[in-house]
Amino acid sequence: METQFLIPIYTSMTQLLADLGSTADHTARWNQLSDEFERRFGRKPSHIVRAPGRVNLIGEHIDYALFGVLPSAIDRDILLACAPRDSSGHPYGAVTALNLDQRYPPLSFSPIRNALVGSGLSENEADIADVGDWHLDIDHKVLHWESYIKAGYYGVLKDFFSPETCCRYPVPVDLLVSGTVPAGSGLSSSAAMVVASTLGFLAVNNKLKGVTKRMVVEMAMENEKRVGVNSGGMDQAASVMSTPDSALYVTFYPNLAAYPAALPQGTLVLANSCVTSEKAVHASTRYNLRVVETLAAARILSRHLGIEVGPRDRLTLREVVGRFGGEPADGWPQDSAELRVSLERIMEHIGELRPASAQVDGQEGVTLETMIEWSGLSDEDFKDVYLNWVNAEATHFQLYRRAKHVLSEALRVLRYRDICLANNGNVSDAVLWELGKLMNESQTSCCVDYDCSCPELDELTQICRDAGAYGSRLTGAGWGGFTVSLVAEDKVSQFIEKLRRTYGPFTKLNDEEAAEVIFATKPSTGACVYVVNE
Ligand code: NG1
Repeated sequence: METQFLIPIYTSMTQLLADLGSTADHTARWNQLSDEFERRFGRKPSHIVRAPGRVNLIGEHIDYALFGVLPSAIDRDILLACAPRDSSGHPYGAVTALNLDQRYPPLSFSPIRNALVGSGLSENEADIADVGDWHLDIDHKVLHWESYIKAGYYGVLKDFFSPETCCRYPVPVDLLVSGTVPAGSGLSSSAAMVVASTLGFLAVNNKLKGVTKRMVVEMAMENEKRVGVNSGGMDQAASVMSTPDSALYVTFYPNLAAYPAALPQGTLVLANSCVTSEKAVHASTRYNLRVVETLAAARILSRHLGIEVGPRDRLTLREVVGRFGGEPADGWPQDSAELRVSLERIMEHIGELRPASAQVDGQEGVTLETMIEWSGLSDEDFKDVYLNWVNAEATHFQLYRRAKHVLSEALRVLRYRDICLANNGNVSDAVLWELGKLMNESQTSCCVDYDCSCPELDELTQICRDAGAYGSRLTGAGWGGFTVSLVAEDKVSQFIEKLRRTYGPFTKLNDEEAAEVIFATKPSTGACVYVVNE
């Protein structure tokens, strides 16, 4: 299983590029980054880290309910070149970070132990034997690229430079980043940046030995939560564990696990709705609210089904489905039908999450008071367990529609995966239409029940279908960003041309601009580290 493997560390660029299935573009970019690092910092980088973005084929907004998802890494990525700096005269762990993209300003910061914040002392001046946790100023309100670099760094400091570990002093670091994953658009530029940062700081501090893919995914998941979005683990898993030409079936319950499923011969074409998805800015009314709604739905459904849940437990929908179907503690075998059967059975009960008034006035949401009453918890317990740890606001909580999306999407993922596994990369047109149909159903469910689409995404996915895609859907959190379409290999150029002529925001773009917003992608391999030879 992918999780147990070590992070690939290359000492041969030829081998690395061969494993990337690389194009001339890749080679030029790696060389340019290394040369640019040398020009700016006066020495070669010691390491170059690669972390790819990802596309999610199907399984949207169900990773934080702990259901399996089917993403794959794409060939667009973050490259991070780094090297330790001579420590004399620099605070421990000081960072200078530059980005080749002028939109991202240079950064310079130093971590400090919490106990020293405001003391006027730097790490070098204090005895840090027992001064505890690290402090890095991460701004949650406005997300800069700085937030992601710091989030990755924080995890490395916490896990590898705590008073309990023998190592107390991180080295000062210079780093230079080059990214080709479009930002804020559902292709996980943020997770790629956090994974790259995590691996970069591990590499320069000589901490990569024995580090497994699982460890990096878990660190990156925790690190990304530090920037204020309570995300699931799909993006980090895809960025770290993907294998070429395959989708990655990632499951989170009872443990993180990942299994490649060969993709059919169709091509994935990504097209940007050109609506920026400000995930962190709207977290309290969108992403984080969905997390709360699905968790509250899980508790209320359990209560209705007679499943016991402790007052302080925050059970997910995946766990409810497991308990409902009598799942053993170590989980159902990955290839058994039990999860599907239990999902289908539980779907018959979700009507219980609808208020009686829905029959009369169509309002399917419930007020906070009703939600608390239905949960059977005291006001205080409910708020402690479901609201106080996360920033989420609503006048009506949409328990029924959210649960309906999550459970039906989990079933669609299982069907999609089974079709891929049954055909092992070679499929007929009929099978591609079947996969496309699941993608279209997923889009409808995201739009109608999860309210995470937007008019532009609805329009663009319809244009993609009309232009000949087997299926088309939003990918990532939604509310803007990219769509993914499954297209016959020999029809890709005519498909792209049609989109350029039909979708309003594309019609005035020149070729270079268009290539940034519509492109075919190949399922690529996960993150790796290159050790630069002197
Ligand atoms: P995007 O917005 O594409 O990064 C987010 C979450 C995922 C998942 C999807 C919805 C982060 C880092 N990622 O993806 O875990 O929940 O939304 O399926 O927030």
